[in-house]
Parts: sequence; C-alpha cells; structure tokens
Amino acid sequence: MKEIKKCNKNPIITKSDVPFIVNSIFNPGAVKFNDRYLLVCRVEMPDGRSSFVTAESDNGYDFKVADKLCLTPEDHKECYEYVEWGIEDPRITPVDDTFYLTYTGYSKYEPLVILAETKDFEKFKIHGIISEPSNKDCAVFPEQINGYYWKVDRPTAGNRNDIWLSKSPDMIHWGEYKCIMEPSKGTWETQKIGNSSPPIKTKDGWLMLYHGVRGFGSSIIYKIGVVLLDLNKPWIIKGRTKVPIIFPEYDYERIGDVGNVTFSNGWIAEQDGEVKIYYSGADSNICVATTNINYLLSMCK
Ligand code: BMA
Repeated sequence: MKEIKKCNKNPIITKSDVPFIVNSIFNPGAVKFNDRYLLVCRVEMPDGRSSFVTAESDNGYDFKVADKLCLTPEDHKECYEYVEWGIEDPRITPVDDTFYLTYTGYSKYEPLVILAETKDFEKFKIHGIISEPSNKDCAVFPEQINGYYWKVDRPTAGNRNDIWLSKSPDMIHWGEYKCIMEPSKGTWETQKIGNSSPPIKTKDGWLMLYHGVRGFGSSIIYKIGVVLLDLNKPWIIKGRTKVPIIFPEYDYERIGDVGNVTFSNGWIAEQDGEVKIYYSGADSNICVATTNINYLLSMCK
C-alpha cells in the first residue's frame, strides 16, 4: 500500500508557465478529458480578481497552460454583480458526457456558489447561483443517488463552518439541507472545514477530500484530510482521518501569497486505483501528490 508521495518536480505549475501576466495560478479543478489530464486553474489577475484558465497534459505532471482565459467574471452576464470580485476554486464533476463546474463567485455580497456546465472546456453554459451567501467549497456527486443529484457545500453562519449536504431533481433547485460534518475541536481542523474534491465512488463508499483549518496567533494553517460517506445514504460518515494526509512542509507550501496553505479542489483516480491529488502551496502554485484508493480508505478506518 502506497502512502502519499509529493512529486519531486513540485510545484509543477507556477505563474512563469502562464503565457500572459498573472499574479498567481493555483487551486485547480481536475479531470480526464479525451484521455488527457485537464486542469481548470484559478488565476489571480494583476487587478486581484480571479478567472479560470485550462492546462493540459499527457502524463498528469507536465502541463501546458492555455494562452487565454476560459472563464471570467465578465462571462457571467446574468449574475455579474455576484461575481464582480472574481471566480475561484472550481470543482469539476463529470456526469455522463457533461462536466459540471461548481465554484465560488465573490463580490460585495460575500462568497456564494455558481454552477456551470461544459462539454469541451471552451464553451460554458452558466446556470447561475446555487446557494445564498456566505457559502463556498461546493462539489457535486458524479451520479444520482436514489433518483437525485447531491452536493456538499460549506455555508458560514456566525462562527460555524460545517459541511452540509443537499439534493436536487435537476442540479438547479436544491433542498433537504443537512449538516453532515463539523470541525473536530482541538485538532488540526478545529476552526473550519470544507470540501476539497468531488466525491469518488469506491466499493466501501464515497471518498472525498476535505480541508481543515487551525489558527495559531495571527496565522492559520490549511491541511487536507479524507472522509468516507455511505454509498446510498451519503449523509452518513463511515470514517474520517484523524490526521491530515497533506500539510505544509516545504518552502513552496509555506511561503507565498498566503503562507502555510495546502489547498486542493481536484483529484483524478486512475483505473488501477492510483490517485493524483492536485493541490496548491501557499495560494501561489500548483503541485501534485500521488497515492491510492486503498491507502485513502485505510486512513478513514
Ligand atoms: C479559502 C479559499 C481558498 C484559499 C484558502 C487559503 O478560504 O479562499 O481559495 O486557497 O482560503 O487561503
């Protein structure tokens, strides 16, 4: 059984790989598309607002970043005032032949969740807002369960930051909200948690990465854990890591725009059980770590 192996070429993408001027590139969603690896990366533009650009690779490690943005706040004609300060942190879920993107729209109204779909990562159909503020870290399940679509997200209410589940007949109208996971007090995730990747189906349940945050004095540390949800009743937590699986260790994870952050919103599972976790160090680059499904399941026991 393999543990987590951070790639020795990390960071695999930095802002010098982007063919136009950006402040930073980080927090990509990840999928296999036409047998290639495709990332939808967040780029913070020189004015401080974020948009998305794709990056593609044959092997999952060496990426070429596209020479123009694929999605910008200005593309959101019907809901521009809610994304005026940027779009951030896309999670990508393939459902049949369509890719659904859930991401943060940021504005004076605080963060909220936007849903879009695409078949080719060139043309996007923007469905619009699927949460009230303040909410982020949303991921959709890759198939229907009991005849419904399901999503997790992370509303912030007062000082609560828990992961909630909801269901929908059509991906647009959501209801039956339920809090399924709260921060484990006194540990690495004591302050807040949020989803980090679309759930992957395994024989034992839905595997999902999540992040946990702990504050120390004036600084905070973001680490990544893993949780297992029941296949048919996804509101039941079957197991959850006691210790984080990815955490800041190296300079590229400790030093950057926001120090001491390892943050993920995308991973890719291979046929043989290997998993590539794409994550960012210090909100400033893109890294990859490899592991496998059996190790992740063992961490949830
Ligand atoms: C979260 C999100 C992420 C970011 C992380 C660490 O709230 O905004 O985009 O990577 O904070 O700064």
